Order: sequence, then structure tokens, then C-alpha cells
Amino acid sequence: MKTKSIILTVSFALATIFSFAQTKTTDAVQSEKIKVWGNCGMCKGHIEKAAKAAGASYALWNKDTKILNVKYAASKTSDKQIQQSIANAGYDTKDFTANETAYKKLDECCQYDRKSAATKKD
Ligand SMILES: [Cu+2]
Repeated sequence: MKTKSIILTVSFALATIFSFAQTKTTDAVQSEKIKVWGNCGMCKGHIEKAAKAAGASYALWNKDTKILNVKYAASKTSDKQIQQSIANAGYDTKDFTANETAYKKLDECCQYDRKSAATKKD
């Protein structure tokens, strides 16, 4: 009977570890839809690259809707870090504004209409 209780204990422990590991992985993956200003296919490349450089595991920007779909591990990066990285690359996002210098570095075709046409100097 001793063997039986050992088996029970071990399988219970394994089940606990397994379910814990599962919850952890599902909890860790975040997905967001972020508005990012931009123009063309080249912008798409830059935006997605910047998102991935900030730790996103998945990034897909739609130039018609201007919506960036991202997936990332919460332990690795955050919505804000991703947006900051995109802004550093010259693109305005929902919560961040690219600085003028980064924007001016973009190719002419990529110089999209800024988030706020209002006065934004740096
Ligand atoms: Cu472009």
C-alpha cells in the first residue's frame, strides 16, 4: 500500500507542477492592438522591426487601418516599451510621439502626416 501512496503523491505533485506551468505561460503572453502612424510598406517594415527589437514575439502592422498587432511575453517587455521603440524609429504611436529628428530621418515617402499637425518642436 506504501507504493500506491507514493504513486499518488508523485502524480499529484506532477499535476500541480504541470498546471502551474501552463497557467504561467498563458498568463505571460500579452497581445495588444496599438495605433501607429505611418504610410507605406517600408514603414511597415520599420514599425514591425522596432516592435520586435523591443521584445515583441509577433508584430503585424496594417497600413490601411494603421493598427499594429503585437504579441509579447509580459516578463520580457511591455506595451510602453514597444511603443517607445517605435517612436525612437520615427513613428508616432497611440501614447508616444516620435521626435522630430527621428521623423526627419525617414525616407520622404515615409514622412506620414503626424499624429498632431499642431506645434510639436524639440
Ligand atoms: Cu514608409
